[in-house]
Amino acid sequence: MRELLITLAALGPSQEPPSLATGAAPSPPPFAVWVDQRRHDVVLRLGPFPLPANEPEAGAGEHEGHAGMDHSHGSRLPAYRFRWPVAGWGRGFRVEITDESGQPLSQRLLHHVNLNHLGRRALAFPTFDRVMAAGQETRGLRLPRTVGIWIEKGAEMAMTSMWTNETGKDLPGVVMVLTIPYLRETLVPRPVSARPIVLDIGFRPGLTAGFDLDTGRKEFRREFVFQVDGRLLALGGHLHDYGHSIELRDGETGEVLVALKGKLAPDGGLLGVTRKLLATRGEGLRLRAGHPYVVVARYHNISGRPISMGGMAALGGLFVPDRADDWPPLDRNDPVYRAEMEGLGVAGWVEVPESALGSAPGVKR
Ligand SMILES: [Cu+2]
Repeated sequence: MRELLITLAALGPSQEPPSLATGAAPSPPPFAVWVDQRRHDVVLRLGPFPLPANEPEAGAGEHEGHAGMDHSHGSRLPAYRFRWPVAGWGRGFRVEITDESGQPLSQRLLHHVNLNHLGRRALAFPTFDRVMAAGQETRGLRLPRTVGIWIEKGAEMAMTSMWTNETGKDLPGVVMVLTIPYLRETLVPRPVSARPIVLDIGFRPGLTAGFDLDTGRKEFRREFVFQVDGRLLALGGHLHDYGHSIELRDGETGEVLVALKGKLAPDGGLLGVTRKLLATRGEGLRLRAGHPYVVVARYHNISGRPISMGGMAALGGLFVPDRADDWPPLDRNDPVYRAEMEGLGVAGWVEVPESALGSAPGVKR
């Protein structure tokens, strides 16, 4: 069956117009959204766009990895705002990065891509809901068929991405295809409706969540109190180079509830972070509303020099509230939400217009 390019509802006139960067800026890379109705996939396609090689940093060593890169050193693409094309439960994602002819390129070009639901609230902070985040260490994720993240048709979504080219040569045309398989609205029995939660130690509204890494061993922590009872089904972590571990602890007893490890190369470079499935047996890990929980991350910077904004530490998980109605409502006037929206749009906004029906440009499957 042919892929169907979904007509995207144009956003109402009450939204602010796209504020693309300064006059001489090139037009933003093309972006398309469609539904593959045979496979039950929502497909987002970004590009092609040129990605010049990173400029060598003054005074930087030859082997400059992710940790040497403050989150502002990558090239940030604009935020694409679009309407979600189909109702269903998202059940994971996969990211493919290719050149214009479909040849695979390094996954490391993509520093991160985030998909946000702007119309509902995150649990830990009064900001929008980050539905999906992929980075250099996360190529994809697939949930079991019994669990999904609900996204309604027409949901106001924003996709942001940041890129970094350490290959030493300019790339003329980079394409990212982000595929989100979904479970149909009519599926019986219904999957368990989970919500993503992000517990970010460095969270600052509208700013990078990075923090400075001094030399040697350092511990970072942040306390979280939730407003909803529920259970955690799975937990993953995000760290940077030299990040050894990230844990969720009970804030009262100090008990370690979940411990994830950074997989590090001998030079301290981050290869990945372990994940934990908590609900393979039983109902998962219970979290109680009003109870303190603490996220603790340990770094050991062996580079011999402090690294400005070199650290990051966040847990990302799937959470099932006992009562969905208890979820804190979104307040678009909350200063945190407003700052976060400003942060999303630092490289400008692209309002994805109503698209013509047809097959996606240049995509063959
Ligand atoms: Cu990071």
